[in-house]
Amino acid sequence: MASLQMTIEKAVSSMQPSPEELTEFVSAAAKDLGFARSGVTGIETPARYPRYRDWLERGDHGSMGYMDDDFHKRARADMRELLPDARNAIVVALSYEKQASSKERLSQPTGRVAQYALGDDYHHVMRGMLGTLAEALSAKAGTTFSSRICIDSAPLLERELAERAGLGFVAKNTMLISPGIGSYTLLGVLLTSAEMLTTKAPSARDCGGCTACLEACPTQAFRAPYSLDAKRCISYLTIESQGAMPEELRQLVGDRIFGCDVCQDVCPYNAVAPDRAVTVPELRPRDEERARPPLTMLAGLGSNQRKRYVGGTALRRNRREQLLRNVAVVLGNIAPEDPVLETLAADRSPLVQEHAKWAIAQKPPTS
Ligand code: B12
Ligand code: SF4
Ligand code: SF4
Repeated sequence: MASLQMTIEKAVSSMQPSPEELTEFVSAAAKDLGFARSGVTGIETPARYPRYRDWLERGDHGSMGYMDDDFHKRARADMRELLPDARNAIVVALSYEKQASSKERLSQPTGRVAQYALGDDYHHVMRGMLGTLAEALSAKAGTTFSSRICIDSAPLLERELAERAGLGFVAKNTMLISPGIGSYTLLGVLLTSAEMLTTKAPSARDCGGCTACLEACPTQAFRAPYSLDAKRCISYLTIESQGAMPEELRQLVGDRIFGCDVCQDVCPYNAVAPDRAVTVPELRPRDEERARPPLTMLAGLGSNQRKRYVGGTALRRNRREQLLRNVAVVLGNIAPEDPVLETLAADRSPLVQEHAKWAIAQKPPTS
């Protein structure tokens, strides 16, 4: 009997795919689902973890206090804090289109929205795709692996894991660049208890002597290559920060009301990116106006209209007063005479009032 049992177990286990087969399967399944790149890495502590601790020490995370809490610090060092029986991290990159910004003069003042935020919210889109990938992996192996989907808000050093899994390299602007695609990608991780093979980097590329992004940053937010003071980054100022924008940075924000793409726009790896065509339709801009929304339209949205406008997109991360704060700053920079600023200066939010008054004060003195 015992030997029959052993024979059955052997037969079953011989039918189970090997770690190598599972790795190949995941790579093919990720591609079929629409991911532009994928790879597998182990759960060892990221080698540059100390750089993240230095970043916190310097206070470069600003008001993103969650980045500094004990759980975040532990989990970025040990992924088993997120999934106790994690063995591997499957890292994926979703590519999105980057359109050249229009140079035509528009008849009304418009703001600029970062490209990643023009379509459906990528957190939502990617969660569905990674859920399907997790199910397919378990089905392939004929067993249920434990897994955890981590996108953005989970405490992982996603870009370093992506580099380790062979998706590309961490560049001087701190972005993960995948040669052939560039950096207009969004990253996600599927932690899994499955035994797999780790994938190797396709090529050891880097920035070489280029420093274009460091020089082009409107707010000079880079302390040095690979080191960003988030407090100066327009993405932080317009999306993450809930409070007042430091006055000395307001003019530098220009016409950006949500996020910033400058340090990517100038990157030569984004100029030649033949594989960027691999995108999913959900990430395409919802409508033509999304990248350059009229500021008076944004300022005039009622509560339900605003919910409808931002609903299902990354823009919903902005609360009402953050969005109006950003609209006021941009109007101060490009159209300080716009009458809608008077309405914003009487808004119920003191934050909006203060920024609108600052914006009105940007009018050149009449001679
Ligand atoms: C907090 C955060 C921000 C902050 C801080 C950004 C930052 N650079 O730290 C703010 C709000 C400013 C921000 C802005 C943006 N973000 Co953001 N953000 C995050 C988040 C949640 C955590 C990043 C983090 O841990 N920062 C801490 C620092 C220390 O980590 P790091 O930047 O990865 O640093 C590493 C390198 O600097 C490297 N390093 C240090 N020294 C050296 C030296 C050498 C030689 C080398 C090679 C490397 C190296 O080691 C560090 C540790 O691994 C991640 C999601 C995640 N969970 O990872 C998204 C994420 C990084 N953001 C993303 C995006 C898209 C953006 C924006 C482009 C959005 C926009 N258009 O406005 C901008 C880009 C700004 C920029 N140049 O980084 C994507 C990036 C995708 C990609 N291809 O890289 C991510 C991965 C979200 C996602 N799921 O896709 N973001
Ligand atoms: S996103 Fe914009 S503000 Fe932030 S580092 Fe890049 S260029 Fe500078
Ligand atoms: S612009 Fe130059 S320095 Fe900056 S990320 Fe691209 S290649 Fe690297």
